[in-house]
Amino acid sequence: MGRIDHSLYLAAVGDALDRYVPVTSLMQSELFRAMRYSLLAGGKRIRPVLVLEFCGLCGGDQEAALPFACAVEMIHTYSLIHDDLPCMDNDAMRRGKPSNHVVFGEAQALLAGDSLLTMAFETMLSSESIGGVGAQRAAEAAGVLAAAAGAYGMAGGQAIDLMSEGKKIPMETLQKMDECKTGALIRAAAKMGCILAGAESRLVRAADEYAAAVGFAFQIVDDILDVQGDEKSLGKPIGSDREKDKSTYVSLLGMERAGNAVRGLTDTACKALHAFPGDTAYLRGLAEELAVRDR
Ligand code: GRG
Repeated sequence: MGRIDHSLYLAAVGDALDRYVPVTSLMQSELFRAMRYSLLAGGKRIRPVLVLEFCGLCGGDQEAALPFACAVEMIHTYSLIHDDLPCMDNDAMRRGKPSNHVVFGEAQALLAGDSLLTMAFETMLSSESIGGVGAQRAAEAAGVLAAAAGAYGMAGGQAIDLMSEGKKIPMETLQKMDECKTGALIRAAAKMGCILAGAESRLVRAADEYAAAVGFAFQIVDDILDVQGDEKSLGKPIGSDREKDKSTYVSLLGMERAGNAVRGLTDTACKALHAFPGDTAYLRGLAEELAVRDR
């Protein structure tokens, strides 16, 4: 795989996920159906694309990085399935379709999330995946992803979110929550791409800086879209933050300052890319597109 454009990235990731979680005639075929339902429901694939692009930018083998890119998307999808459950956010729509538990029931949705989380590690640590990048890089990338998904990262962020429900929280708490809940996985994806390519630590740090800024902007845009987004493009109802009385960047900063923060963070992200000697136009474009996204 040479460095490729966005639609080819989407196709490569979609095809690989389709292979990793196949239609099956096994007795637990319903579980596979539930996993595929959310995994192949047309997410933006930002995280796997970051793995592949940073890997390519650092001169790595993108084909060999593909299982690791898919693993990040599996973990992201698991988090969305669990986040929608009645015991969490209780959301009935996701990616333009009824949420996983609405279609398959709570117990199956719980298992689909669990299985995607586990399959991420199974996928990264198969002998084929390890053979593609080498044991040291595979282990390092899997470790980065594990740390980002767990109690210090995404799951921890979700715990802060639950703790904050129905309360007015200060900016500091909101930022910490989002750094964990949303930022950690996005940062892990960018770093994994560099690690899989064997990049020097200076470049891993630059990728991390880019992703931290993009991740922060991403969350602010998420809050903006919950106020003024289009339900059809978003694939879910808007206004849920207000309904749940959640503190958001919009409620704490106001719409104008929230918009300015997104632009500032996008600039910061683009500046971090100066560390890379290669062509960073794609990653600059991605940061800029995410700042004005409508879904
Ligand atoms: C349940 C352990 C556990 C974690 C859930 C990430 C998360 C924690 C919940 C997601 C809730 C949410 C809507 C967060 C806001 C930012 C975010 C992660 C949005 C969804 O990501 P996108 O926009 O989704 O990349 P697509 O569907 O495009 O993949």
